Amino acid sequence: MAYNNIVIDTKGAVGIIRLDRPKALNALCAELFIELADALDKFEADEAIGAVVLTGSDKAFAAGADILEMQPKTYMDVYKTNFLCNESERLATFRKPVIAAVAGYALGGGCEIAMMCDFILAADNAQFGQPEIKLGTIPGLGGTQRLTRAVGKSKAMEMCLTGRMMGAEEAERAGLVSRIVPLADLMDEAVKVAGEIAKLSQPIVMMCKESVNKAYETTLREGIMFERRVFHSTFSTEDQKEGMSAFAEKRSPNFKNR
Ligand code: CO8
Repeated sequence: MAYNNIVIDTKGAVGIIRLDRPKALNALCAELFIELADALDKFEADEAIGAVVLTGSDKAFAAGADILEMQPKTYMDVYKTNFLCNESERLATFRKPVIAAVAGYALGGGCEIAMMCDFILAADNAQFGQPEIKLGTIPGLGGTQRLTRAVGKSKAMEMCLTGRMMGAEEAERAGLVSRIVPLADLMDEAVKVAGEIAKLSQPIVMMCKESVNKAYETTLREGIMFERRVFHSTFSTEDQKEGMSAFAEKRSPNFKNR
């Protein structure tokens, strides 16, 4: 598929997806979501890719869903087509790790797709927000749910009800982002972290991601049981044998993704 709204690249075992609609601050149109899903399919199928970085430009990760595309739509248009839902869900179901490298605006759907990633590295100029309320609508790609789980009810409620933006420092304090990086270093740092993850055992990394994600979906008791079963199952893999042998033998592990 030829892409009009994203650019993909690889650096070693890291897949990079750059949102690229500069004239609209990377507003997320339906075509962009189709392309994003296609790129994710490719990276998921590619055994040589161990982790993905999703990014935008220095000015905007993404300033939300495309308001001009949504503006003429009726309820029946969006309901019957499940507007933007199927393709955008692809990011949430992607099995390899995805790091959001966010600079500039991550608003509305932009904030929501950043939160679908496994963690967010923020440039010092990053701005997060759910401004849909100012457009007479509400977040529709998980913002009211994921933001509330990430930063707690009070801050999420304030942001969703007022549409105010949160800067990088506040986002880090609130637990929305894992770390802040100077803007000039953002991509190098994101690719470096993704590269470190990509050196590990891919199946074990996927199991670890599944297990952390389980914490969002279930009770503590069930989550702990899930983790325990997955922990035990890692002992059936060659990579667990290799990882522990390498430690005992004081050498670097050579994971085979088995
Ligand atoms: N959609 C379409 N175009 C946009 C968007 C957008 N979300 N954001 C910016 N643009 C366009 C502008 O129209 C402008 O185009 P043009 O040059 O042709 O006039 C260009 O990008 C540059 O924007 P500005 O001139 O406004 O740039 P500023 O630096 O002055 O302002 C802002 C930057 C503050 C980010 C401003 O552009 C803004 O407020 N944008 C809209 C932010 C917003 O409201 N986002 C939420 C959108 S709704 C949403 O995301 C819902 C997601 C859920 C979908 C659920 C489906 C199931």
